[in-house]
Amino acid sequence: MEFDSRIFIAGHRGMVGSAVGRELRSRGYRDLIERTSGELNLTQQADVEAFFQAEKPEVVVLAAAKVGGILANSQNLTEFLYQNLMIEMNVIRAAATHGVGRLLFLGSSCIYPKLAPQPLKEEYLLTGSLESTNEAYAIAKIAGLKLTEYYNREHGRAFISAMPSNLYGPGDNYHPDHSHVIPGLIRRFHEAKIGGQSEVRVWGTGAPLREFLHVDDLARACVFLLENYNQSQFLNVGSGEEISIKDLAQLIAEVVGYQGRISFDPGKPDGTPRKVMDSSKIRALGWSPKVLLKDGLKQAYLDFTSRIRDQA
Ligand code: GFB
Repeated sequence: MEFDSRIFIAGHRGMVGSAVGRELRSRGYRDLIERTSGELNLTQQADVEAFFQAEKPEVVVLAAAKVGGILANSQNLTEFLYQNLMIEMNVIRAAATHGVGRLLFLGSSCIYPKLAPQPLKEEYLLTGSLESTNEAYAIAKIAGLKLTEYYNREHGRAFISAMPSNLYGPGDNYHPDHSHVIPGLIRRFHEAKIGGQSEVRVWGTGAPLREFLHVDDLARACVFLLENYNQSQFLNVGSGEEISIKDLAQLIAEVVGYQGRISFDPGKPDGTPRKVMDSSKIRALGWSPKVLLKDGLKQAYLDFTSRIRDQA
């Protein structure tokens, strides 16, 4: 990858795509191609083909996806499967047929079986049943990583895939119901603090364990892999920092400055009981995360408050 390579970031307005764009620019890459979903609908094959024909990108970062937290995933199985599959199939195929030299596909740690041994190693893929709340999303992500792998195997491409753990950071979606746990709780604790509420209810039992990675650490991993990694084997990208939802809720309450009671709502799904990845392969290559969870949460809270100020 050269500093003047034409790099298409699919999904550049999302949390991941925008972080990858910041990282590429800060490292001196200067020819980034970006399209909003209004300008280019990635679910439409003819539009994607015409775009690749006209723009001739040399490198593609596939960060575009329909994403959401546990409720959004479990209540929209059709759209999570359909939209993600269409985006992946169209972009990866167009990249392969229009001579793209490097492609990075971004997956998710939910590709692993619900009850796989922990920490999750890359080789545990397809060894058991998936977690039902995000089965549709996981199937789409598995299809995407397999398509990149098959293009390498059958057509000699140098496409790569990375599987990040649960992400958070600037540019997150703070919707009260559709978001992931960190932005969802930042919003709820903030509103409870401002509104003087004495109690906040956290979804599920609080027992599930999750590994969180700051999106800037993921972006550094993406650029590192594009510059240094050439193998078909997808790689886990995690922080190794694991925390229960109960402890996470307490930490977020502290960061936000909410002093009321925290209770749990077991009527809402817990999802997979534990999801921590073994990221030793990417670490052995030389990448490591830099942002500690507490520092990242403080930064995320600032991001949230600046957005609500901008909307006011
Ligand atoms: O972040 P989250 O939706 O990701 O939920 P998943 C993580 C845990 O936090 C679950 C609990 O046990 C939730 O029940 N939780 C507590 C909350 N309060 C809240 C809240 O206000 N909002 C949310 N969202 N959760 C997603 C998948 O699963 O992870 C996607 O559905 C994707 O496919 C993503 O892979 C990374 O780890 O459960």
